[in-house]
Amino acid sequence: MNKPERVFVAGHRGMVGSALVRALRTQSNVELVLRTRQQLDLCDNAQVEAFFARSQIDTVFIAAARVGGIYANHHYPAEFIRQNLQIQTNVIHAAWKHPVSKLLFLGSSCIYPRLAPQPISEASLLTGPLEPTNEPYAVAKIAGIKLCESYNRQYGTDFRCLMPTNLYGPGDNFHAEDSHVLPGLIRRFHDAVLQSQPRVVIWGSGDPLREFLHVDDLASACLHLMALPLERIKQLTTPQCAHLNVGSGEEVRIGTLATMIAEAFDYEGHIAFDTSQPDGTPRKLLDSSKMHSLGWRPTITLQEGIARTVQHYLAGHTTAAIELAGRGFIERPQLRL
Ligand code: GFB
Repeated sequence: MNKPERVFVAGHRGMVGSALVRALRTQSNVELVLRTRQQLDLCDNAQVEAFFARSQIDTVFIAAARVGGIYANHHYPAEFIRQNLQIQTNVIHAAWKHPVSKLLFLGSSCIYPRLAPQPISEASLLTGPLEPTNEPYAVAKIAGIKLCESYNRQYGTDFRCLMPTNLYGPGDNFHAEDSHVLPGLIRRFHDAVLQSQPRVVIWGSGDPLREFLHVDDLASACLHLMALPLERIKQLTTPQCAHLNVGSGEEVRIGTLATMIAEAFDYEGHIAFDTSQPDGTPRKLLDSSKMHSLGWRPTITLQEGIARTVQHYLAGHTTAAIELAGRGFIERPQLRL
């Protein structure tokens, strides 16, 4: 048997990193190299450098990032730009210095201009002003792409870049304020059911459109892209536009998403909209045709993905789950979606 491929998943305890680990564990001849934040602080250049110097890594997935929803981006802009710049700069540079064969950098659909033509093609990058609610985070992610492109051009590295649309799934952050909309609303409707609240408040107008991709579909896209020969990817990219989009193609109004989640919890109260809260960008649907032409397709519909994520959330809330089971809620084979 060949020597196993030593794969470092940076950020393996996060939603994306843990999905990657699940997917990589199904592959043969892969040796996972995982470090917690306590073992390896990716913001610390010296620690990252020493780790790569002694670890003989073959492949890197950068799933580590400071992330959050519209509220967190607004309240912690300094951390969002600084920590993301640090993590990606330290890891990308060390991966070049202690040569790895391949690296995958993950960005975000917020790298594109706020009013980019839809669906958004990769070529829209840097063609207009960014959405102000997440500009510092977006600038860091754009810098990450440009770091990869620059090392590829100057040093001939094989650093690949994938830009996912809004992600969700098991391992997400369900914080009441800092989370993204989908986990945030799961928590809010769950709390409303438990506390018999007559109404649930949704931030903004409910009109923005978002495309959601289940994190297990993202993990399959990452592995698919990394398994392809570089020459195949180069047929679809250029040295100055090396990133590829990945989305589900399934777009939904935030108001409709709220209704879907309310139905998943059998919540029959009123859904109200707090228009004093920001909407963020009106629409961001990615053009994922390049990933499709490389042979990747998503498999998890939004309905199915919400049901799975709700189950995951309830599994982490045993008391609440027992209470809902008492009402016949979680014994059903599938949630009503
Ligand atoms: O998921 P979200 O925070 O991220 O918000 P973005 C999406 C939409 O849902 C916005 C609305 O229009 C929010 O106003 N919304 C309604 C809520 N209720 C809630 C709620 O309870 N929580 C949250 N979070 N939103 C993010 C960026 O933008 O997109 C990140 O901030 C990242 O940096 C991510 O790029 C992909 O889609 O607006």
